[in-house]
Amino acid sequence: MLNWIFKCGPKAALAGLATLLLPAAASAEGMGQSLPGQMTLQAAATPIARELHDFYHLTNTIIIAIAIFVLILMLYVMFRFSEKRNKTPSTTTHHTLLEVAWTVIPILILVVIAIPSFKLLMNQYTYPKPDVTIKAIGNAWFWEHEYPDFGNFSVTSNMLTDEEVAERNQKGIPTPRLLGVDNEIVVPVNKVVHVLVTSNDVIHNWTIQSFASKVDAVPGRLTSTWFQAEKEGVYYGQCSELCGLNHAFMPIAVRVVSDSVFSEWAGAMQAKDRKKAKEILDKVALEQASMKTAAAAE
Ligand SMILES: [Cu+2]
Repeated sequence: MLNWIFKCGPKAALAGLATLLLPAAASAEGMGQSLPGQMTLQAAATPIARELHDFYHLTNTIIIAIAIFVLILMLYVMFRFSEKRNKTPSTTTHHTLLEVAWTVIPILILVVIAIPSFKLLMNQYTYPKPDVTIKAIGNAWFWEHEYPDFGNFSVTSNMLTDEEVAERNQKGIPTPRLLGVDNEIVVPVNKVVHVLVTSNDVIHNWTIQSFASKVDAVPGRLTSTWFQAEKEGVYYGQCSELCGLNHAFMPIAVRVVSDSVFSEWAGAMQAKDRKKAKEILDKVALEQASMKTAAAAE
C-alpha cells in the first residue's frame, strides 16, 4: 500500500496540477480503455464526450482555484490576526460591501457553471436522427445487443477467459484482460447510433467512457443514450451499476469500423453466417491494430 502511494502519489499530484494548468491537454490518454496507472479521463471519441471533458476541466479549474484562495486566506488570517499581532480585535459585525460581494460572486460562479452544464445536458438528450439503432439488454452477467434495423439479429457478449485473451493477443489482436469479449458489437464510424437499454433481471448500467455514454438498464423499462464515434477502433466499457456476483465481469466492447465493413458484417450476421462475421471482425481488428502501431511509431 505504502509502496503504491509512493509510486502513484507524485503522479496524482502532477495530474491534478496538469488539470489546473493545462485544462485541454490533461485528457488525451487511453482511447477506449484506460492505460496502466492512468489518472485522467479516457480520451474523448465523440462530440458529446469532448464537450463533457471541457465542462469537467472548467469545473475542476474553478474548484481548485477556490480551494487555493480559501487556503491562502486562512493562512493570512491565522498569521495577521493572531493574538500576538492583533491585541485588540475589531468589534465590526457588519460590512455591507463585503456581504454583497460574498453573495454576488458565488452566484456569478454558479452561473458560469450552469450555462455549459445545461447546454451539455440538452445536447446529451437531443437525439439526432439515428443511422443505426441497437437494443442493449443486460443479463446477470453478460450483455445482449439486438440490431432491429438489420433483421433483428442479436450479439451475445461474454467476457473472455485469460486463456482466450492470451490466444487472441498471440494472433496479433490486442485484447485486454477483463475487458475483451467473445462477440464484439459493431457500429459504423461517424454515424449516429441510438442505444435503447433495458435489462432482463436486475439493474445494470451500459457504459462506454470514451463515448460519455452511461445509462441504467432497468428491467421493464427502456432508457437510452446515443453516440457518434469519430475514430475507428475498439472501445471498452463495463457494467456500472452494482448488480451482483459477476458485476465486474460483464464488459462491453464496441468495434467502430468503416461503412463497408459494417454492411459486410451486418450482412453476414443477417444471413446467420457467424463464422464469416467473426472472420470479418478478426481481419478488421488486425488492421486496426497495425494502424495503431504504425501511428505510435511515427
Ligand atoms: Cu453490474
